[in-house]
Amino acid sequence: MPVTRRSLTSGWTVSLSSGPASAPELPDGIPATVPGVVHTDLLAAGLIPDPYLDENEQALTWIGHGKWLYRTTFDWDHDGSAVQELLFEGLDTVAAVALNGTGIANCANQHRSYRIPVGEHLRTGSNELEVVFDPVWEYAEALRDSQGDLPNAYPSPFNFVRKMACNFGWDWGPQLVTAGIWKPVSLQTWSVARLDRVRPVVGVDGTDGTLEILIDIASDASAQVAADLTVTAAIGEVTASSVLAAGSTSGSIQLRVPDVALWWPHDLGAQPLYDLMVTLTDSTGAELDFRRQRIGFRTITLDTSADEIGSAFTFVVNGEPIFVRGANWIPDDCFPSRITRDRLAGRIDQAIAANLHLLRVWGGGMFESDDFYALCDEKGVLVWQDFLFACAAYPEEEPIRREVLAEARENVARLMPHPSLAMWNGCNENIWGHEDWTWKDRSWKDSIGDRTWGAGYYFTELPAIVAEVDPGRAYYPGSPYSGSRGIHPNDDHHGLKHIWDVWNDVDYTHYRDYVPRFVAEFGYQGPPAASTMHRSISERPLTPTSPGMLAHQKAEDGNGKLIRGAAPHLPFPANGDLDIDDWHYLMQVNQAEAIRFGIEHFRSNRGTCMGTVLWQLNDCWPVTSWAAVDGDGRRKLLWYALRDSCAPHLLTFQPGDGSPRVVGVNDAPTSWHGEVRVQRIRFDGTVLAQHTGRLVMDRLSSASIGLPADVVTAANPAAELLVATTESGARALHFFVPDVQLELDRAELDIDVSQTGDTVEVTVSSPTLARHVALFADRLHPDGVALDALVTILPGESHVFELTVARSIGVDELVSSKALRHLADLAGG
Ligand code: BMA
Repeated sequence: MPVTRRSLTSGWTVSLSSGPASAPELPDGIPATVPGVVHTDLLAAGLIPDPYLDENEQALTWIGHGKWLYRTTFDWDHDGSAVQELLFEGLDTVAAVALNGTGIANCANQHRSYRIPVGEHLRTGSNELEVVFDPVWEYAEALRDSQGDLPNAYPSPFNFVRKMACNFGWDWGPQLVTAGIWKPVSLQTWSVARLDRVRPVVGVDGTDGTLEILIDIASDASAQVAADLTVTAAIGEVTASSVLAAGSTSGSIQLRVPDVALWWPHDLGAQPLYDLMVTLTDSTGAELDFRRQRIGFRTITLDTSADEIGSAFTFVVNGEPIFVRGANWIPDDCFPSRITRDRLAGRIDQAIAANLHLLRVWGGGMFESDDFYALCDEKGVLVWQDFLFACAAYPEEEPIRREVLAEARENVARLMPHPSLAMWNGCNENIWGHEDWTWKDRSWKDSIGDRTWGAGYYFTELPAIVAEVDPGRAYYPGSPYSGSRGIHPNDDHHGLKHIWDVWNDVDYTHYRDYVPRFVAEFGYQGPPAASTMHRSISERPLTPTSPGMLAHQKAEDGNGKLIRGAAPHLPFPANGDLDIDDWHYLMQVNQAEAIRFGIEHFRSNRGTCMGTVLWQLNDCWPVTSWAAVDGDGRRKLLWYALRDSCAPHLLTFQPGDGSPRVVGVNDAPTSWHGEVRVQRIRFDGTVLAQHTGRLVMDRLSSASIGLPADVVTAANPAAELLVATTESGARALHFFVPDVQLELDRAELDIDVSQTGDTVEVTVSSPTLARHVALFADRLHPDGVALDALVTILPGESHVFELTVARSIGVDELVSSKALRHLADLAGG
């Protein structure tokens, strides 16, 4: 009989069995949602305040120190099946499972599933299922104390337990240590055999797609499976079978699909997906199990070969070396069950609309849901998946070791069918940490000394698991890493680079000190959208240093770095009084401009540098952070700068030998050529000098032109700029001095509003240069969205901002609400 899968996600309750002294009195049997965690259950029952608001986070730490009991009952009747199993797809984290009072499993790994045979414990009629979660803090601390501490960028013991690291707090995330049945649970019954792993190894041979489908089955150990079983694989009309001889549990099937359409990232082609159907049948031909996977035909390799510079890091898709424009992805919510498919789709669409085509699933988070990877397949977004290690030394001793290996094997098999999956990466910053942080300093009490720190995982075990379970997929030991243990892991000339001195220590113009081969992390902070900020922090009047604001700023000296980073670029009010609105505008503008500056520099070095992956696309709660999209899903000004600087056709001014050149970058699959007009103009519009050149770029290439001295030499650097424009409408601006020194005219903007229903057009014109004109649609309505939000308007020009706002808007309100503003509002005042 075929496998039956019965969901057991209903009827659950949760109770606090024991907790720290700070825990409040709670009723027993609080209704629990599965999948879910304690926090969301307590919130739904009205027993705790929203942890994302104000300083509530600090008042809720007791939850992570509690022992929690989940319980449900279900009816069961024997259906004649030979095998009955409970499948927990995910338990967070230190869990003891009991069925009808008998302990059936002890678990301590959030990142894997647990399949538990339960035949002997099931009863006809009512059954009681219990899961007790021990406090994960205490579990990890006990292991840390018995094995000895290891270096960790954070004080929490996340490196001693297999649980999402950022759940213990990060420099953008709250410390909300969860517990619960965070993924579905089901009762599965079957006889004879079922499909276990189905792993399609995809290739392209000429115009044919090739598939080797590796199949593992689980068979009923108690029964003698005397007869042969058959597995059949089909894609459309193309089908093949393999007979598994009695007793055998694995086999493979080859398929060759003629004239396949290739899968591409969204900006380079289409995303054709093929349904692969795999059926397991018994010797009579009766179906035992069935699996459908959506696959895509493409090749993705990583070119890390040595060259005259050092060693490359280039993704090659269907034979085409590409410049990657991507962003780092963190868990979109501290409580993963709230991350619905729709929410993921919206977030991935925001990445696509920002002209990104790669997401790096960062190692301090989680292996994302099946929906995440399926959406990336459908929408044409490459996925770089980290194994789950970040910013710490990890023990390679038991019990962590077996958990690491089990979770890696399981998740590699789960994710490998996805065409979007481009590479596996061993860890985040741990190889760098070992080299450059204090780990090797024996004078330090927690130095690693002779102990293990994770190298065995990154250099030996994980690559072996990828080679065996997902043959053919690229593996790299870490980010950053240089490709060789003899070379500094964050070397500019080799492999991957993280740039963090910009933001932490030096001005953003120092991005130009680096021409790395591939920038896997670089980022700059800014506050969330104003409506997100005011929704989540209730103090009034709010100031940049209100206690609530500081509770929603987790970076070390974050606010100090924001001010010090902006001061060389942007004007602060002369009286020094930076109110929350001015601060918000300036910090969002500076974040946007810092990243625009960095990306334009990296892209203009196309060829040497072959990728930028911004830190970070998203947030998990409302917070001041490096994200382009805030914790409520609202786009910050950075998002717009990201979209513009990642456009397939980029025009930018970059320093040449002493004077600016115009660089064109063509990341589109067709050639781009045409005239470029470059003018030096005064802020009142007077054209002072002019030059016309020609840019000729093949597909996926870049080119530059030099400029005559009279064009690039300003008479008054504070009141002139260079403007380059192509026939196709691409434009670049160059200022001779930082914005703070510009002699901006404080003349008011000329604003006109026309509205049809929710669609508003705001036409802004200015007789003189209007710098950093920002339109914050959420200040008009929390759901307001603007198509453009950050532009510089040239003298005599106008810009039409299109927005969607669900109420009628007047010109005065645009200004009084601070929804529309520009730099001269602050300059010199
Ligand atoms: C890198 C990341 C994260 C961190 C970010 C900002 O180290 O890997 O750990 O959030 O920098 O500091």
